Amino acid sequence: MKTLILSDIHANLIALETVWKREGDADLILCAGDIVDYGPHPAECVEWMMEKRALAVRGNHDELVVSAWEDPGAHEPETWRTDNAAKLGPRHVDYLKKLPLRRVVDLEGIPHGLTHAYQGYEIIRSLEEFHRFSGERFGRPLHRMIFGHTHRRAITHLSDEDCWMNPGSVSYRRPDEHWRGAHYVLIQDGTISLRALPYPTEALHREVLAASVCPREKEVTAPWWFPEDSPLKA
Ligand SMILES: [Mn+2]
Repeated sequence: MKTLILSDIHANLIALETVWKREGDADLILCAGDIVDYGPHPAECVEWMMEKRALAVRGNHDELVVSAWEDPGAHEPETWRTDNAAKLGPRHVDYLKKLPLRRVVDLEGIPHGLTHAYQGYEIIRSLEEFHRFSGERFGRPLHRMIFGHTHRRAITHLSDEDCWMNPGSVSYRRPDEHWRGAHYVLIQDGTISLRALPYPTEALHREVLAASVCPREKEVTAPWWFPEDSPLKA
C-alpha cells in the first residue's frame, strides 16, 4: 500500500505533474488543502484532484478563491485570488465548496486525521495538546494527524505511537528556504518518508509573468518560483 500525501499545491500543475510522474503508482492520494491561489493553473489542479479521486480537505486559500468567485466585486482586482476565480467553472467551485474541513482516513489500519491547519502557523509540541486537539477537531483521540498550511515539512513524534506530520508544499517554499522543488510525504508499508523533487520552474515563471495580476502580486511569488536573475526577484 502506497499513500501519497500532498498539500498546498497552490495552482501549480507543473509541480504536481512532476510529483505524479515519479509517484503515479500510489494507491491513494491525500491532500491537506490549498489546491488553488497564487499560481496559474487553478482549474487544472482541481480537475487533477477530481480525476484522481484524491481525499482532500479545504484550505484557507480554497475558501478565499471561492469567495472571490461568488462575489468578485468584494475583492481587490488583479490579484491571484480574482485571477484564479475567473479561471474556475461552476463544477470546480462546487468541488472546492464541498471539500470537508476535516476527515479521518484509515491508512494501513491506522486512522489518520487530515485537516489544513492546527492554529495558524503554530505547531503541536506536547502530547497533551495533541490529544486535546485531536478530540476537539476529529471528535475522538487519534494517534496520527496530518496538517498542511505552514509549507514546512516535518514528522513529529510525541510518543512511539503518536505523531503529526506535514508534507510541506508541493508548490513553493517559504522565503528562507532557497531550494525550490516540490515537497510531499509517502507512507508505504508502515514507513513514513519525507520526499523532495526538483521541477522545471522556467515555464511557470513565464506564465506568472504573463498572468493578469498586478506587479505587486507577481512580486509576492518571486522568491518561490522565479529564477535568481528574474527582474521581479526581490
Ligand atoms: Mn498554503
